Amino acid sequence: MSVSKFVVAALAMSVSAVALGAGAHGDGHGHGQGAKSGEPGKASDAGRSITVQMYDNYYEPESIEVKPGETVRFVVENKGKLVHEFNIGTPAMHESHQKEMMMMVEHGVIQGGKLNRDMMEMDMGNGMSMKHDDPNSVLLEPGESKEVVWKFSEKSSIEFACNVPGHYQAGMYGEVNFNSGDSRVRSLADASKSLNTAK
Ligand SMILES: [Cu+2]
Repeated sequence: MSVSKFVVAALAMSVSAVALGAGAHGDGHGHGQGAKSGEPGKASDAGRSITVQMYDNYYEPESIEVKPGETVRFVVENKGKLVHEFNIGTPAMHESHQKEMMMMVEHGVIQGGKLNRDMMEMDMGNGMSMKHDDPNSVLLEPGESKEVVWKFSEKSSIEFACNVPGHYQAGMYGEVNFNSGDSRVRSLADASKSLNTAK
C-alpha cells in the first residue's frame, strides 16, 4: 500500500479526513521500502533468525545488531494485551506511518487489543483499502506471530518501532546497530599501506 493510496482511501471514507490527510501528505514519501532502510529479503538468504517479542509497550530485545547488507529473518510475537506493530524504518518513516495508524484507530481498524481485518480488506473504491501490508512491517493482535524477512542496506539510522498511536512515544522502539565497521577500517588501512609501498 502506498501512502498516497492510503490518504485517498481515508479521504473517501471520512468527514474529518481533510485535516488528517493534509497531515499525512507532507512527508509521506519514502515510506515502505526506502533505499535507506533496506529491502524485503528472501528467507533463503537469511543467515539467522531473531525472535522479537512485543509487550505493552516495549520490545524484547530492546536493540539488535546487524551487518550492512545482511538478510535477517525476524520472528515477531505479540505477547502483550494490545495490538502492536514491528516496523523497520528510519525515524522519519516511523513518524509518517504514525499518522496513517492514527487514521486506522480513528476509523476503528485498530481497537485496543483487536484488529478489524474485514475493514482493512474493504474496497474503498478503485481497489484502495486500509490494508497494512508493507513488507517492512507486521501488525499483530495479542497472541499472533508473523515473520518479516529484511535485507539491511548500508549503515544508516534505522529503528524498529511500533507506530500504534502513543506506543512509540511510550518508548516502543529499538535501535538497529550496524556492527561491521571493522572490515572497512581494515581495507582503508590496506589501501594506505599499498600507497606507502608504491612511493
Ligand atoms: Cu505497540
